[in-house]
Amino acid sequence: DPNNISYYQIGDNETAVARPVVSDENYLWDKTHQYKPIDYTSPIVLQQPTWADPIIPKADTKWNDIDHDIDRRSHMGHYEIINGLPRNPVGRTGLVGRGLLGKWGPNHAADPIVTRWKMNTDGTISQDKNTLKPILQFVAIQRKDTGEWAIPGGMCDPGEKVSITLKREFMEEALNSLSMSDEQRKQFQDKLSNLFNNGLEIYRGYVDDPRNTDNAWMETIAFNFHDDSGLFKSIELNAGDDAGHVEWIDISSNLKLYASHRDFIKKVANSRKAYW
Ligand code: RP5
Ligand code: MG
Ligand code: MG
Repeated sequence: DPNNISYYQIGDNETAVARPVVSDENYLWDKTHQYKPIDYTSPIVLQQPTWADPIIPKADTKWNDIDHDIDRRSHMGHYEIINGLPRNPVGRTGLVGRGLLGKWGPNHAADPIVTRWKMNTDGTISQDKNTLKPILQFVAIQRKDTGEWAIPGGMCDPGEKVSITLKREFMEEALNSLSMSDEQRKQFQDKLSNLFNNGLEIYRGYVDDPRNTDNAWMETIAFNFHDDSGLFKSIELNAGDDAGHVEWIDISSNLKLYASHRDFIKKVANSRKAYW
């Protein structure tokens, strides 16, 4: 780029645009620097699938509130509406419009972090050689969209309780429940009920997601579900939906993960006093 601005790509292959990278000094809204964001909303979103808002928000949209079934509140507090559009509460992203996101304003997701201790063949817990701290593993998926490893999280359906989203997304992406019969799915739901009834909240707020724009952004609630009962000895992982692969991955500071997921995993390791 002649102006020495760096860009990175967002969007469907055919319509992808280059997003100008906003530097750390310039991303806050009150900084007065020349800002030329690119306007991009994916054609898929413009076709208005059921999960997407209208192209221009309705005048009676209940921002910062529950709007019919859609939760338009932000975990970050009150967000502003500028010229009829919500403004990203964290700062500039280089893009205006919705990009790949369906909702104007916050797009709510949930992230289930399922963990277990790594075991040695003799049945003891595996420890890091230097720190002697026990090693945690978590269920990670490889996302089909970016190829990055991630927590098997997903979007909350309108009106859906977060506890339901956490379990549903785990089952879809890490157990491929979408290809199960209703009866099989019910069996797995029952098998997982103890584990998913005992979660530890890890994070609630904005996610540094590559899809974020100045007018549409990801927020999540991440919960840790720790299996101390050997439940997964009889449950085989099987990738489904937007997950290409699924694996138990050792937790350590070497991890490179999608969006803010590394921060969430670090918090889990700290709260379980595990190796990081
Ligand atoms: C991330 O996007 C969230 O942390 C969550 O993991 C994910 C939800 O989006 P999809 O997986 O449905 O694309 O920001
Ligand atoms: Mg999903
Ligand atoms: Mg997902």
